[in-house]
Amino acid sequence: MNSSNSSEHFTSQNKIKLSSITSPVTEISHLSLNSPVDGSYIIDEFITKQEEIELINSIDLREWSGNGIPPNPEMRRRTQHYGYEFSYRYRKVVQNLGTLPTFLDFIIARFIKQISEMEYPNMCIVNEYQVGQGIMPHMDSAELFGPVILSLSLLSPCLMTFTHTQDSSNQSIVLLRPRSLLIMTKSSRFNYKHSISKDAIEYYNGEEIKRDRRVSLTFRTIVTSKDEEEKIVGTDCKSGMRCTTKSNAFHL
Ligand SMILES: O=C(O)CCC(=O)C(=O)O
Repeated sequence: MNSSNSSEHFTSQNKIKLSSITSPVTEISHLSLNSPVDGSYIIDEFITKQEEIELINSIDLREWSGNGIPPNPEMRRRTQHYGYEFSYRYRKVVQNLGTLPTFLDFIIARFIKQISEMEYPNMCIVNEYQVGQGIMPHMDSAELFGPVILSLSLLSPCLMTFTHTQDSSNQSIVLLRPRSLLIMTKSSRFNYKHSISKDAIEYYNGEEIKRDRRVSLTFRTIVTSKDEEEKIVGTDCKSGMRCTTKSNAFHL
């Protein structure tokens, strides 16, 4: 297993060109990187501490599902769904919820500014992890979601493990610090499962990573056919930056 780090530390000045991502998430590490996660990037301090506080305040004013509360009552981890509602039980998108809320606008504007070839995400799932909670190894459906998955970490750090779908011994560990943005595309998106353990304390290159409440915002773009669109899209929306359908969201 490899411990990777966010070596290509991108600052707000650099614009990331997704098509040119070939390097792994790497950094100064005393460990050699034999199985890098191609196609992934971490941007540390993607948002400021003040923005993090404001985001958490906005999120905590809204309703969570999970712990018996629909639409995913069976989940012990609490989630919020924007743009589209995702059913964890059926592993599919079940409902169009309309435009993304305005408190996410500045993040999406920053994606567009900093990442070229970036489609407007039309779905955001907020995950809350209390100490002792994690997420099982999974790959986001290639049929449902577009080629770029973005995950913004808030409040506390965690380690994310990437495990190759064809070779479970091929693993890489990535440190996700609060306020960092993880970009998964290409191989890291389609050839690896990603997971977060339930461990309250983990170690990363000798550094103790202590888990506390962590909230992540995962942005995706729904990809579906016209037929499927009709099944899940109840209402249409006006085009515009936060439009969740039509203009840039749906394509085969
Ligand atoms: O919490 C994260 O950073 C990842 C979330 C995730 O993998 C998911 O929602 O599918």
